[in-house]
Amino acid sequence: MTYGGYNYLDLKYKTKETDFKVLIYASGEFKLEKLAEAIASESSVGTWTKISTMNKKVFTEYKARVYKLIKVTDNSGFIFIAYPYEHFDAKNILQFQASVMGNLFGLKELYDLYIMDISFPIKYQKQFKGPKFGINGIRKYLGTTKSRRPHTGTIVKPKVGLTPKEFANVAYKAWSNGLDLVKDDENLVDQKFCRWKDRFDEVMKALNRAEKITGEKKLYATNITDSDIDRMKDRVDYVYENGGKMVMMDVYVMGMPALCSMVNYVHNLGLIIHAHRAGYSAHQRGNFGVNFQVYEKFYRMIGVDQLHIGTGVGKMEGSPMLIKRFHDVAVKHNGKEKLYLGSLDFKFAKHIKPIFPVTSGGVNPGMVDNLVALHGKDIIIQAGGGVHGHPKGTAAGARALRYAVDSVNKGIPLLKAAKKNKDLKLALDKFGYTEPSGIRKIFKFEKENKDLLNHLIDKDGMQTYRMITEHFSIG
Ligand code: CAP
Ligand code: MG
Repeated sequence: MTYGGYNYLDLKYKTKETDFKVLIYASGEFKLEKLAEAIASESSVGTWTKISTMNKKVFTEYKARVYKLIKVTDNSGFIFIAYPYEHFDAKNILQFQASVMGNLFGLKELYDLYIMDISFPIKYQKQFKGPKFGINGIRKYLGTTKSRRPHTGTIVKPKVGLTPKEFANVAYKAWSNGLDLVKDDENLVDQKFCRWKDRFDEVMKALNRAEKITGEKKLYATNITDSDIDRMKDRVDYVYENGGKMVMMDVYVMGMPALCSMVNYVHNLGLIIHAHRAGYSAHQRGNFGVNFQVYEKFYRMIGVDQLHIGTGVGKMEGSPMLIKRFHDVAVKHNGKEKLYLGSLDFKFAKHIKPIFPVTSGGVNPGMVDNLVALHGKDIIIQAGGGVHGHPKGTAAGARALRYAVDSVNKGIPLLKAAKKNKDLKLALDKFGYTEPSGIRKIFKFEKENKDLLNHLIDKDGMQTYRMITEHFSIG
């Protein structure tokens, strides 16, 4: 079978260490082999017809090769494609995206095209620096290297609308009552009612006061996201010159070029980067898309220090199994993980540190032992509504969240802890409590049934994959 007159199927091909590997689920009008040929062709050297300008060198050295197919039906299945190292620019993620995440989405014979995972060769990763701080750097700054407790944070709510003074007042209550991190929301930057600089100044005063009364270091993630890079740089300079330690960026909507240049700029000044992923789900959900783990790999290579990865139990999409995988991509990947559920064999280069993952979105203190069961302790537990929606307000909400984290960190179950703490009890009364045993059951099930789950996904395709990654739960 050929596409555009050339053959890209090479099922005997043994991938090389320097190859880029891509795992795609596709379905469409033609047989899977032909769909795979079309995808490989369009994303590498081919076009719809034979061309007089093609030569042997181009075809053998730069084309993509389909090296494995798992058929679900005649017209659908999983496609494994290898791209030669030479196909891609150095230091240019956009050229990679335009090839592998580009035209193929528009091919009209496709009904589904979902990029499940991409494996980047170590040689390619060497051009990136990775996180400057990551988990250990941030722990060192906040003084949690010994306790290894989860960090706590809040997003000031309402998302937008408060004045700088009102905003700083909320921030002060959160910090002085135990939280480590206060952040702007993804859609708050420099609106008229809350100018960025005025807010930053007010919040830094609150931060300094809170550090003094608690004796703890505190972090403020100020949202500098802007379509004008110079404006972002001006903000970073201001943060640096005025005692800030962290900036936040909406990494998905700002795009790769802005992100790459800002990461360098921010890290050169010794500041930490908090990455919000607003918008990623437009890609992650649906028939034509890219799984977030692909972006996560980019973000870890480029070097953000903290990154939102979802909760598995809160208001945002993603089953515990999927979120656990995102956690692994943020903190692990030394090549020893057991592969399953649409992931490829992959290793991070040694110099690329782990990202400190953030669990956020519908979180409240009643979920803390669940979240620790899912993520372990290397996690930033962040709650907006779950802090400011406490029946006694932000201060009590902050105390409840911090008490919950400290208790779970010491191995005290939440329900027991709540007997000794009024704030936590009130939070549980309002938000409820979900036992961590559900999460533990899921992971036990997953561990014992990985081969079966893989088999079911290979057999049924996207439907089962979606069920497991979006809706999986056990009684
Ligand atoms: C959470 C949040 C975060 C989401 C983003 C919000 O607020 O501030 O932006 O967590 O999702 O605007 O929804 P609440 P994710 O705590 O009040 O829900 O972390 O999945 O990227
Ligand atoms: Mg938000």
